[in-house]
Amino acid sequence: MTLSDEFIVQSFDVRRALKLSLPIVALESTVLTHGLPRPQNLELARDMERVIRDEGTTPATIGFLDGSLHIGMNDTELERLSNETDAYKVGPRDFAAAITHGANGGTTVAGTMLACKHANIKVFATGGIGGVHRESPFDISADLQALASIPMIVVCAGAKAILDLPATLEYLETMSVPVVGYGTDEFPAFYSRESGLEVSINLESPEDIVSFARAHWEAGLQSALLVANPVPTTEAIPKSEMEPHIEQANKEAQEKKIHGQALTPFLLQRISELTKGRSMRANLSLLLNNARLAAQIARALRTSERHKLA
Ligand code: PSU
Ligand code: MN
Repeated sequence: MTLSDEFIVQSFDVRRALKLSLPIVALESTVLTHGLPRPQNLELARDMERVIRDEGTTPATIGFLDGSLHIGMNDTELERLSNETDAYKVGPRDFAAAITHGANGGTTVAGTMLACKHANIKVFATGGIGGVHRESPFDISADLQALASIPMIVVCAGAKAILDLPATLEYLETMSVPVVGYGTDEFPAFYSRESGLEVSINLESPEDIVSFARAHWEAGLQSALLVANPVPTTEAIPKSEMEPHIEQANKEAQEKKIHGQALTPFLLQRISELTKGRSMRANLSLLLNNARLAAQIARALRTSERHKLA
């Protein structure tokens, strides 16, 4: 089954890139609607697209406008979504609701991956994936399920440190999702470069990541590769400094009985307050860093596909 054209709108640039087999990098939009405050969200959306274009690739910001799934947005559309105050947070289970209600919404990592499956886009940059929550172990992000079942390359800065990282990595192992450290043996923890936890393999270049991905899929697996790219050193916050803020935010969320879809946005906002904006600066920096690496991977993937055809 596939979504009918009635509900999918591809931007001019994306349509062209798909037709000519040019490299494309997908971007999620929950980070715009729920992850960052205004006006930083729109600035970030534009900056990420610029970084991807500067690398000679085509950005495709994905999200819902008026109940249609947009694959690639023009500037007016980016602005609309970034300024929408009632946007849905759209994971895979919410696609039908967004369509039925004619809603505007930001797609999560899992939602964006589902869109990429429809559009045949193989590379995606985000900040941090969702995972297993600390205080409520049954709150497991649909991001993990999507990583287990949609074959593509997802670049992130690790999982958000607000999560139970060991449990999240165990789940990824169970679901056969390789966790690739980009130039590191350690799984980065979003705001921090260190977590004390190991990745499954350390690779040093976009070309090596592409060769690894090919081997993974040729082995018959349908899962994604999760590439973990540590936050740049200049903006990184040591784990020991972050931990008390994270515990504090988690405690407040429990006291206020915040759960489900609202939990991640609450924690991110509260941690930004507790770190006096420092965590948000780290967030912006790692997002741009991931967009750049994803673009380089998309280019390397295109080159390797060309060689295979020749
Ligand atoms: N990283 C951020 N801000 C965010 C998110 C990630 O810095 O807002 C979003 C991503 O879209 C991710 C989602 O897919 O949070 C996870 O939400 P949940 O835990 O409810 O699945
Ligand atoms: Mn959740």
